[in-house]
Amino acid sequence: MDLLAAYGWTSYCAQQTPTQDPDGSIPARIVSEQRGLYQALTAQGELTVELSGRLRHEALSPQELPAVGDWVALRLAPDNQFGLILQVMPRKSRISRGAPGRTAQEQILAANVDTAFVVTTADKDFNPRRLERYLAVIWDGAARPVILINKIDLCADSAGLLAQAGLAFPGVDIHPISALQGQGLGPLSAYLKPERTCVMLGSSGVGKSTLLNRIIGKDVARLGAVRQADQRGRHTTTSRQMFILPSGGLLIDTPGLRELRLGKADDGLRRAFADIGSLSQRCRFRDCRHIDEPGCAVLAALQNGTLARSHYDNYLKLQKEQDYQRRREDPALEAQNKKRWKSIHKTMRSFDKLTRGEE
Ligand SMILES: Nc1nc2c(ncn2[C@@H]2O[C@H](COP(=O)(O)OP(=O)(O)OP(=O)(O)O)[C@@H](O)[C@H]2O)c(=O)[nH]1
Ligand SMILES: [Mg+2]
Ligand SMILES: [Zn+2]
Repeated sequence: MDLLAAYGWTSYCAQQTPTQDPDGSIPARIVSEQRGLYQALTAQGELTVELSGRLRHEALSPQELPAVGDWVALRLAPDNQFGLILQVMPRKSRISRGAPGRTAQEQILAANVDTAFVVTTADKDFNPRRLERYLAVIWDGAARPVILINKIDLCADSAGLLAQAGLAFPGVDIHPISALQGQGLGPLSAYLKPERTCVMLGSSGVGKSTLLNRIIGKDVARLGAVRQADQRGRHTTTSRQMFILPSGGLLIDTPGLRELRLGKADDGLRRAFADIGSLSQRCRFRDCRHIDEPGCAVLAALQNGTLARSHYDNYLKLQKEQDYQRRREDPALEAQNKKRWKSIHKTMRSFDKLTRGEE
Protein backbone atom coordinates (compact mmCIF):
# COMPACT_ATOMS: atom_id res chain seq x y z
CA MET A 1 0.00 0.00 0.00
CA ASP A 2 2.63 2.44 1.05
CA LEU A 3 4.58 1.46 -2.00
CA LEU A 4 1.75 2.53 -4.28
CA ALA A 5 1.57 5.86 -2.49
CA ALA A 6 5.28 6.32 -3.15
CA TYR A 7 4.60 5.94 -6.86
CA GLY A 8 2.09 8.76 -6.70
CA TRP A 9 -1.16 6.83 -6.42
CA THR A 10 -2.59 9.09 -3.75
CA SER A 11 -1.84 12.25 -5.62
CA TYR A 12 -3.23 10.65 -8.78
CA CYS A 13 -6.51 9.65 -7.20
CA ALA A 14 -6.62 11.97 -4.22
CA GLN A 15 -8.16 8.90 -2.56
CA GLN A 16 -7.08 5.96 -0.51
CA THR A 17 -5.46 2.98 -2.10
CA PRO A 18 -7.78 0.26 -3.33
CA THR A 19 -6.67 -3.34 -3.15
CA GLN A 20 -8.43 -5.42 -5.74
CA ASP A 21 -11.38 -4.69 -7.93
CA PRO A 22 -14.16 -7.25 -8.47
CA ASP A 23 -12.51 -8.61 -11.62
CA GLY A 24 -9.33 -9.24 -9.71
CA SER A 25 -7.33 -6.44 -11.25
CA ILE A 26 -5.01 -4.15 -9.33
CA PRO A 27 -3.66 -0.66 -10.03
CA ALA A 28 -0.08 -0.40 -11.24
CA ARG A 29 2.14 2.30 -12.69
CA ILE A 30 4.18 1.88 -15.85
CA VAL A 31 7.89 2.63 -15.38
CA SER A 32 9.26 1.62 -18.76
CA GLU A 33 8.40 0.04 -22.06
CA GLN A 34 10.61 -1.85 -24.43
CA ARG A 35 9.47 -3.80 -27.47
CA GLY A 36 6.00 -4.45 -26.15
CA LEU A 37 7.10 -5.48 -22.66
CA TYR A 38 6.39 -3.12 -19.82
CA GLN A 39 7.81 -2.82 -16.33
CA ALA A 40 5.08 -1.96 -13.85
CA LEU A 41 5.13 -0.96 -10.21
CA THR A 42 2.45 -2.51 -8.03
CA ALA A 43 1.86 -2.49 -4.29
CA GLN A 44 3.89 -5.73 -4.20
CA GLY A 45 6.85 -4.41 -6.19
CA GLU A 46 8.00 -4.28 -9.79
CA LEU A 47 7.18 -6.86 -12.44
CA THR A 48 7.12 -7.40 -16.17
CA VAL A 49 3.73 -7.07 -17.81
CA GLU A 50 2.19 -7.22 -21.26
CA LEU A 51 -0.85 -5.83 -23.02
CA SER A 52 -3.92 -8.03 -22.84
CA GLY A 53 -4.96 -9.28 -26.27
CA ARG A 54 -8.11 -7.26 -26.00
CA LEU A 55 -6.33 -3.99 -25.29
CA ARG A 56 -3.88 -4.64 -28.09
CA HIS A 57 -6.61 -5.35 -30.61
CA GLU A 58 -8.97 -2.64 -29.58
CA ALA A 59 -6.47 0.19 -29.39
CA LEU A 60 -7.29 2.57 -32.18
CA SER A 61 -4.17 4.65 -31.96
CA PRO A 62 -0.83 4.63 -30.13
CA GLN A 63 -2.09 7.15 -27.62
CA GLU A 64 -4.46 4.57 -26.19
CA LEU A 65 -1.65 2.25 -25.28
CA PRO A 66 0.14 2.59 -21.95
CA ALA A 67 2.94 5.13 -21.71
CA VAL A 68 5.54 5.61 -19.02
CA GLY A 69 3.83 7.20 -16.03
CA ASP A 70 0.42 5.72 -16.83
CA TRP A 71 -1.74 4.09 -14.19
CA VAL A 72 -3.18 0.85 -15.50
CA ALA A 73 -5.50 -1.92 -14.34
CA LEU A 74 -3.47 -5.10 -14.15
CA ARG A 75 -4.47 -8.74 -13.86
CA LEU A 76 -1.80 -10.80 -12.18
CA ALA A 77 -0.92 -14.34 -13.21
CA PRO A 78 -1.64 -16.89 -10.42
CA ASP A 79 2.04 -16.94 -9.40
CA ASN A 80 2.12 -13.12 -9.19
CA GLN A 81 5.21 -13.08 -11.41
CA PHE A 82 3.57 -11.76 -14.56
CA GLY A 83 0.64 -9.54 -15.40
CA LEU A 84 -1.63 -8.39 -18.18
CA ILE A 85 -2.59 -4.78 -18.70
CA LEU A 86 -6.37 -4.65 -19.05
CA GLN A 87 -6.89 -0.90 -19.24
CA VAL A 88 -5.15 2.42 -19.18
CA MET A 89 -6.64 4.74 -16.56
CA PRO A 90 -7.57 8.32 -17.50
CA ARG A 91 -4.54 10.58 -17.65
CA LYS A 92 -4.28 13.55 -15.33
CA SER A 93 -1.78 15.09 -17.70
CA ARG A 94 0.26 13.96 -20.66
CA ILE A 95 3.14 14.95 -22.88
CA SER A 96 2.16 14.03 -26.40
CA ARG A 97 3.56 14.75 -29.79
CA GLY A 98 2.19 14.32 -33.28
CA ALA A 99 3.20 10.84 -34.39
CA PRO A 100 5.09 10.48 -37.64
CA GLY A 101 3.05 9.30 -40.60
CA ARG A 102 -0.15 10.34 -42.27
CA THR A 103 -2.69 9.99 -39.52
CA ALA A 104 -3.84 12.41 -36.86
CA GLN A 105 -2.34 10.20 -34.23
CA GLU A 106 -0.47 11.35 -31.21
CA GLN A 107 2.18 9.55 -29.28
CA ILE A 108 2.31 9.86 -25.52
CA LEU A 109 5.85 10.47 -24.28
CA ALA A 110 4.91 10.53 -20.60
CA ALA A 111 1.71 10.46 -18.59
CA ASN A 112 0.55 11.85 -15.26
CA VAL A 113 3.45 14.25 -14.86
CA ASP A 114 3.29 17.35 -12.70
CA THR A 115 6.36 19.14 -14.01
CA ALA A 116 8.13 18.88 -17.36
CA PHE A 117 11.73 20.06 -17.38
CA VAL A 118 12.73 21.37 -20.76
CA VAL A 119 16.46 20.85 -20.70
CA THR A 120 18.56 23.00 -22.98
CA THR A 121 22.14 24.16 -22.79
CA ALA A 122 23.95 27.44 -22.58
CA ASP A 123 25.36 26.91 -26.07
CA LYS A 124 24.10 26.19 -29.57
CA ASP A 125 21.11 24.19 -28.36
CA PHE A 126 19.61 27.29 -26.77
CA ASN A 127 16.81 28.39 -29.09
CA PRO A 128 13.74 30.33 -27.91
CA ARG A 129 11.74 29.11 -30.91
CA ARG A 130 12.28 25.50 -29.97
CA LEU A 131 11.45 26.31 -26.35
CA GLU A 132 8.14 27.83 -27.48
CA ARG A 133 7.28 24.56 -29.15
CA TYR A 134 8.05 22.59 -26.00
CA LEU A 135 6.04 24.97 -23.82
CA ALA A 136 3.02 24.68 -26.11
CA VAL A 137 3.13 20.89 -25.93
CA ILE A 138 3.56 20.85 -22.15
CA TRP A 139 0.83 23.37 -21.44
CA ASP A 140 -1.46 21.55 -23.77
CA GLY A 141 -0.92 18.35 -21.82
CA ALA A 142 -1.82 20.08 -18.53
CA ALA A 143 1.67 19.83 -17.05
CA ARG A 144 3.83 22.67 -15.75
CA PRO A 145 6.88 23.57 -17.83
CA VAL A 146 10.18 24.53 -16.20
CA ILE A 147 13.19 25.51 -18.29
CA LEU A 148 16.62 24.22 -17.24
CA ILE A 149 19.61 25.84 -18.88
CA ASN A 150 22.34 23.25 -18.38
CA LYS A 151 26.11 23.33 -18.87
CA ILE A 152 26.52 26.84 -17.52
CA ASP A 153 30.07 25.77 -16.64
CA LEU A 154 30.79 26.00 -20.38
CA CYS A 155 29.25 29.40 -20.93
CA ALA A 156 30.82 32.74 -20.22
CA ASP A 157 27.54 34.65 -20.32
CA SER A 158 24.86 32.47 -18.75
CA ALA A 159 23.38 35.56 -17.09
CA GLY A 160 22.71 37.03 -20.54
CA LEU A 161 20.94 33.87 -21.69
CA LEU A 162 18.92 33.78 -18.52
CA ALA A 163 17.77 37.36 -19.04
CA GLN A 164 16.88 36.60 -22.65
CA ALA A 165 14.84 33.55 -21.64
CA GLY A 166 13.18 35.47 -18.82
CA LEU A 167 11.96 38.11 -21.26
CA ALA A 168 10.78 35.56 -23.79
CA PHE A 169 8.90 33.42 -21.26
CA PRO A 170 7.46 35.55 -18.51
CA GLY A 171 5.93 33.51 -15.72
CA VAL A 172 7.90 30.36 -16.52
CA ASP A 173 10.48 29.16 -13.98
CA ILE A 174 13.96 29.11 -15.49
CA HIS A 175 17.01 27.68 -13.72
CA PRO A 176 20.62 27.84 -14.85
CA ILE A 177 22.41 24.65 -13.79
CA SER A 178 25.44 22.49 -14.31
CA ALA A 179 24.43 18.85 -13.99
CA LEU A 180 28.07 17.84 -14.34
CA GLN A 181 29.35 20.04 -11.55
CA GLY A 182 26.23 19.98 -9.44
CA GLN A 183 25.68 23.73 -9.62
CA GLY A 184 22.29 25.38 -9.19
CA LEU A 185 20.39 22.18 -8.36
CA GLY A 186 19.00 23.35 -5.01
CA PRO A 187 15.85 24.99 -6.43
CA LEU A 188 14.93 21.77 -8.25
CA SER A 189 13.93 20.12 -4.98
CA ALA A 190 10.79 22.27 -5.07
CA TYR A 191 9.55 20.14 -7.99
CA LEU A 192 11.05 16.78 -7.03
CA LYS A 193 8.84 16.27 -4.01
CA PRO A 194 7.38 12.97 -2.75
CA GLU A 195 4.69 11.58 -5.04
CA ARG A 196 5.34 14.27 -7.65
CA THR A 197 6.29 13.18 -11.12
CA CYS A 198 8.68 15.12 -13.33
CA VAL A 199 9.84 14.36 -16.85
CA MET A 200 12.94 15.64 -18.67
CA LEU A 201 12.62 16.58 -22.32
CA GLY A 202 15.13 18.05 -24.73
CA SER A 203 17.62 17.43 -27.52
CA SER A 204 20.14 14.63 -27.33
CA GLY A 205 23.27 15.46 -25.38
CA VAL A 206 21.90 18.34 -23.33
CA GLY A 207 22.58 16.39 -20.13
CA LYS A 208 19.26 14.87 -19.05
CA SER A 209 20.73 11.57 -17.93
CA THR A 210 23.65 13.35 -16.29
CA LEU A 211 21.13 15.35 -14.27
CA LEU A 212 19.24 12.18 -13.30
CA ASN A 213 22.45 10.53 -12.10
CA ARG A 214 23.42 13.63 -10.18
CA ILE A 215 20.04 13.87 -8.45
CA ILE A 216 19.93 10.16 -7.58
CA GLY A 217 23.53 10.27 -6.46
CA LYS A 218 24.66 7.25 -8.46
CA ASP A 219 25.00 6.25 -12.08
CA VAL A 220 21.65 4.73 -12.94
CA ALA A 221 21.67 5.98 -16.53
CA ARG A 222 24.39 5.64 -19.14
CA LEU A 223 25.69 8.88 -20.59
CA GLY A 224 26.67 9.88 -24.07
CA ALA A 225 30.17 10.95 -24.91
CA VAL A 226 30.19 14.45 -26.29
CA ARG A 227 31.13 14.53 -29.93
CA GLN A 228 33.85 17.09 -30.39
CA ALA A 229 32.39 18.47 -33.61
CA ASP A 230 29.09 19.74 -32.26
CA GLN A 231 29.23 19.18 -28.52
CA ARG A 232 26.28 16.85 -28.67
CA GLY A 233 25.75 13.38 -27.33
CA ARG A 234 24.72 10.46 -29.44
CA HIS A 235 21.26 9.40 -28.28
CA THR A 236 22.54 7.32 -25.43
CA THR A 237 19.20 7.01 -23.75
CA THR A 238 17.10 4.74 -25.92
CA SER A 239 13.83 4.43 -24.01
CA ARG A 240 11.74 6.37 -21.56
CA GLN A 241 12.08 5.28 -17.97
CA MET A 242 10.80 6.43 -14.61
CA PHE A 243 13.06 6.51 -11.54
CA ILE A 244 12.31 6.93 -7.86
CA LEU A 245 14.48 9.60 -6.29
CA PRO A 246 15.91 9.66 -2.78
CA SER A 247 13.58 12.61 -2.14
CA GLY A 248 10.59 10.37 -2.87
CA GLY A 249 9.84 12.15 -6.13
CA LEU A 250 9.62 10.41 -9.49
CA LEU A 251 11.68 11.45 -12.50
CA ILE A 252 11.27 10.23 -16.07
CA ASP A 253 14.32 10.24 -18.35
CA THR A 254 13.65 10.31 -22.09
CA PRO A 255 15.78 9.89 -25.21
CA GLY A 256 16.73 13.13 -26.94
CA LEU A 257 14.12 14.47 -29.33
CA ARG A 258 15.15 15.58 -32.77
CA GLU A 259 12.00 17.54 -33.29
CA LEU A 260 8.91 17.79 -31.21
CA ARG A 261 6.04 17.68 -33.63
CA LEU A 262 2.87 19.35 -32.41
CA GLY A 263 -0.31 17.40 -31.94
CA LYS A 264 -3.63 19.15 -31.54
CA ALA A 265 -2.09 21.58 -29.11
CA ASP A 266 -4.76 24.31 -29.23
CA ASP A 267 -4.63 25.31 -25.58
CA GLY A 268 -0.88 25.06 -25.43
CA LEU A 269 -0.40 27.28 -28.46
CA ARG A 270 -2.83 29.85 -27.12
CA ARG A 271 -0.78 30.03 -23.97
CA ALA A 272 2.63 30.08 -25.62
CA PHE A 273 1.46 32.96 -27.82
CA ALA A 274 -0.77 34.76 -25.36
CA ASP A 275 0.78 38.10 -26.40
CA ILE A 276 -0.39 37.62 -29.98
CA GLY A 277 -3.78 36.51 -28.70
CA SER A 278 -4.32 39.68 -26.76
CA LEU A 279 -3.12 41.86 -29.65
CA SER A 280 -5.55 40.11 -31.98
CA GLN A 281 -8.50 41.33 -29.97
CA ARG A 282 -7.81 44.70 -31.54
CA CYS A 283 -7.71 43.41 -35.12
CA ARG A 284 -10.45 44.83 -37.31
CA PHE A 285 -11.68 41.38 -38.39
CA ARG A 286 -12.58 38.77 -35.86
CA ASP A 287 -11.23 35.97 -38.03
CA CYS A 288 -8.04 37.87 -38.82
CA ARG A 289 -5.16 35.51 -39.64
CA HIS A 290 -2.63 38.30 -39.08
CA ILE A 291 -1.02 37.77 -42.47
CA ASP A 292 -2.17 40.58 -44.79
CA GLU A 293 -5.48 41.81 -43.42
CA PRO A 294 -6.09 45.55 -43.13
CA GLY A 295 -6.44 46.88 -39.59
CA CYS A 296 -4.44 43.97 -38.14
CA ALA A 297 -3.09 44.86 -34.69
CA VAL A 298 -0.52 42.04 -34.80
CA LEU A 299 1.02 43.32 -38.04
CA ALA A 300 0.99 46.83 -36.58
CA ALA A 301 2.94 45.62 -33.54
CA LEU A 302 5.41 43.91 -35.85
CA GLN A 303 5.86 47.13 -37.74
CA ASN A 304 6.46 49.31 -34.71
CA GLY A 305 8.79 46.71 -33.21
CA THR A 306 6.84 45.78 -30.07
CA LEU A 307 6.41 42.23 -31.39
CA ALA A 308 9.54 40.27 -32.31
CA ARG A 309 9.62 39.04 -35.87
CA SER A 310 11.06 35.61 -34.98
CA HIS A 311 8.34 35.07 -32.37
CA TYR A 312 5.67 35.96 -34.95
CA ASP A 313 7.24 33.75 -37.61
CA ASN A 314 7.26 30.86 -35.19
CA TYR A 315 3.61 31.54 -34.38
CA LEU A 316 2.66 31.21 -38.04
CA LYS A 317 4.76 28.12 -38.44
CA LEU A 318 3.27 26.31 -35.45
CA GLN A 319 -0.22 27.42 -36.43
CA LYS A 320 0.25 25.87 -39.83
CA GLU A 321 1.59 22.67 -38.36
CA GLN A 322 -1.42 22.46 -36.12
CA ASP A 323 -3.91 23.11 -38.93
CA TYR A 324 -2.34 20.24 -40.79
CA GLN A 325 -2.72 17.99 -37.77
CA ARG A 326 -6.34 19.03 -37.42
CA ARG A 327 -7.18 18.27 -41.03
CA ARG A 328 -6.01 14.73 -40.49
CA GLU A 329 -8.54 14.18 -37.74
CA ASP A 330 -10.92 11.32 -38.23
CA PRO A 331 -14.50 11.58 -36.87
CA ALA A 332 -15.01 7.81 -36.83
CA LEU A 333 -11.97 7.42 -34.66
CA GLU A 334 -13.29 10.06 -32.33
CA ALA A 335 -16.62 8.24 -31.86
CA GLN A 336 -14.93 4.95 -31.08
CA ASN A 337 -12.71 6.78 -28.67
CA LYS A 338 -15.70 8.03 -26.69
CA LYS A 339 -17.09 4.52 -26.36
CA ARG A 340 -13.76 3.31 -25.05
CA TRP A 341 -13.60 5.91 -22.32
CA LYS A 342 -17.04 4.93 -21.08
CA SER A 343 -15.82 1.47 -20.21
CA ILE A 344 -12.64 2.82 -18.65
CA HIS A 345 -14.58 5.11 -16.39
CA LYS A 346 -16.60 2.10 -15.29
CA THR A 347 -13.46 0.39 -14.05
CA MET A 348 -12.43 3.56 -12.27
CA ARG A 349 -15.74 3.57 -10.45
CA SER A 350 -15.23 0.00 -9.33
CA PHE A 351 -11.85 0.98 -7.85
CA ASP A 352 -13.70 3.81 -6.24
CA LYS A 353 -16.32 1.62 -4.60
CA LEU A 354 -13.68 -0.63 -3.19
CA THR A 355 -11.86 2.27 -1.67
CA ARG A 356 -14.95 3.49 0.06
CA GLY A 357 -15.89 -0.03 1.13
CA GLU A 358 -12.55 -0.30 2.91
CA GLU A 359 -13.01 2.64 5.17
N1 LIG B 1 30.36 20.59 -19.30
C1 LIG B 1 29.24 19.96 -19.01
N2 LIG B 1 28.96 18.81 -19.62
C2 LIG B 1 27.80 18.19 -19.31
C3 LIG B 1 26.88 18.75 -18.37
N3 LIG B 1 25.82 17.92 -18.28
C4 LIG B 1 26.09 16.89 -19.14
N4 LIG B 1 27.27 17.05 -19.75
C5 LIG B 1 27.88 16.14 -20.74
O1 LIG B 1 27.08 16.05 -21.90
C6 LIG B 1 27.15 14.73 -22.45
C7 LIG B 1 25.77 14.21 -22.75
O2 LIG B 1 25.09 14.05 -21.53
P1 LIG B 1 23.84 13.08 -21.38
O3 LIG B 1 23.42 13.19 -19.96
O4 LIG B 1 24.12 11.72 -21.91
O5 LIG B 1 22.78 13.80 -22.33
P2 LIG B 1 21.27 13.37 -22.59
O6 LIG B 1 20.46 14.61 -22.62
O7 LIG B 1 20.86 12.32 -21.62
O8 LIG B 1 21.33 12.74 -24.06
P3 LIG B 1 20.36 11.65 -24.72
O9 LIG B 1 20.25 10.50 -23.80
O10 LIG B 1 20.98 11.30 -26.01
O11 LIG B 1 19.04 12.34 -24.92
C8 LIG B 1 27.94 13.88 -21.44
O12 LIG B 1 29.25 13.73 -21.92
C9 LIG B 1 27.92 14.72 -20.18
O13 LIG B 1 29.10 14.54 -19.41
C10 LIG B 1 27.23 19.99 -17.72
O14 LIG B 1 26.52 20.55 -16.88
N5 LIG B 1 28.41 20.55 -18.10
MG1 LIG C 1 20.16 10.46 -21.82
ZN1 LIG D 1 -4.71 40.47 -37.13
